[in-house]
Amino acid sequence: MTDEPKPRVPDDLAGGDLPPDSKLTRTKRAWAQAGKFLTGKVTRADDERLPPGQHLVKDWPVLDLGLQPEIPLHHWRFDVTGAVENPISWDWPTFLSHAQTQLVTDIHCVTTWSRYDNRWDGLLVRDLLDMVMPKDGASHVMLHSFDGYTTNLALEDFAAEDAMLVHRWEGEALTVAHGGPMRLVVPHLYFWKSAKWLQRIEFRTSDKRGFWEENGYHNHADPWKEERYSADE
Ligand SMILES: Nc1nc2c(c(=O)[nH]1)N[C@H]1C(S)=C(S)[C@@H](COP(=O)(O)O)O[C@H]1N2
Ligand SMILES: [Mo]
Repeated sequence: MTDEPKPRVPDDLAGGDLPPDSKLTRTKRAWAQAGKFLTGKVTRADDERLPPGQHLVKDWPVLDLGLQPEIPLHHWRFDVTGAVENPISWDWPTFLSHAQTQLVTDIHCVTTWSRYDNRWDGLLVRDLLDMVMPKDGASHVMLHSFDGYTTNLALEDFAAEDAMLVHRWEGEALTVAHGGPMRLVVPHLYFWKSAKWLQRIEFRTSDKRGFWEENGYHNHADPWKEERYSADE
């Protein structure tokens, strides 16, 4: 078995000062210079924590298209393709060898349940972006999963500071039902944007709707604006 590196808490989320030459600072400077920095700020007042029309649950419901692919770790591959300087194709040990972060975030599902305080381990999307280096024209991503599911995101939503490729939940390996071995979590959007069983991230120079976005759900999916259905766009 591969030893997993110790999780770290990202400096900006921990509220600490960043050393001037830290990796995160360099990333932020690079993104700011490229003029694409950044929405998806996560700090909200307590009375705004639960989005309108949502109710809290304690358990964690399972929702998907009904086909839950079992991918043995030695067959698992993860690819980043399209409009990036450095495309990648990783096996499982390579994925785990990259910076591990631990975050606690909320889930908001369009079917009206929300679940607070989920503890995740994985790779920050910001750290992935550092490695793959989106090209100047890159504006969107399409996520492709092992079950054939797709979902699309604008790059500034994908680059939210709390978006993560996760492989552990509450200290345990993510179960197959919840998207294990690895899924995306984008806490500031409805949960259908958080692709389970993530196989490939395609960087694009134009938007294109994914599975639910084609089938009646909103293209953007902000829970605080109740962006549930495409009829509301
Ligand atoms: N690959 C894949 N990802 C998916 C889905 C899916 O069917 N396939 N369903 C989405 C929907 S609609 C929701 S609400 C969440 C549910 O995640 P959960 O089962 O872990 O609660 O996964 C999202 N990601
Ligand atoms: Mo959903």
